[in-house]
Amino acid sequence: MPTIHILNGPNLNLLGHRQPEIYGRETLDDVRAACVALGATLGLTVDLFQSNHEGVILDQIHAARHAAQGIVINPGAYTHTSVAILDALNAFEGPVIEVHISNVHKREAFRHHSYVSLRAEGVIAGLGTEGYQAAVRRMATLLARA
Ligand code: CA2
Repeated sequence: MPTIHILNGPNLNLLGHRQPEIYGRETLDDVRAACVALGATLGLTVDLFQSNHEGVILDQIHAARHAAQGIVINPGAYTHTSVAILDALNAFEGPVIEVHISNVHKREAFRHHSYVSLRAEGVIAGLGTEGYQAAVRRMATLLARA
């Protein structure tokens, strides 16, 4: 079975515990359970990771080069700042889908630019945590084509 890694950046460990008006009430464990179950119906193995540290996220992207066929990534605030994450994703050969829980385009101007979008096959924003499941579905389509 193809494997996809869902990578999450800083502060996303707080999902479901703080600011539910922006990020909803589901926790990252809820997201993991929903995506693993959905992946099983689509013939995909799904692993989910989160780190508050840029270097650890770089290591997770490097590890995915040998362990995963696709990456779904919500880089959190690093979306808007990290050329290093873009560079690491450029060294990954499979499809990349960028997810944002909130509609970043409805928020502050500094959230409107994403370095990661230069690499992503698709970008999902504003669907809440359902966006992760939309990304898993799209990844199944992309990997079936590969
Ligand atoms: O909408 C998204 O998914 C973001 O990637 C979330 C980032 C933000 O910096 C991006 O501009 C958009 C922030 C993640 C913070 O996550 C929290 C979750 C719950 C409570 C507090 C923070």
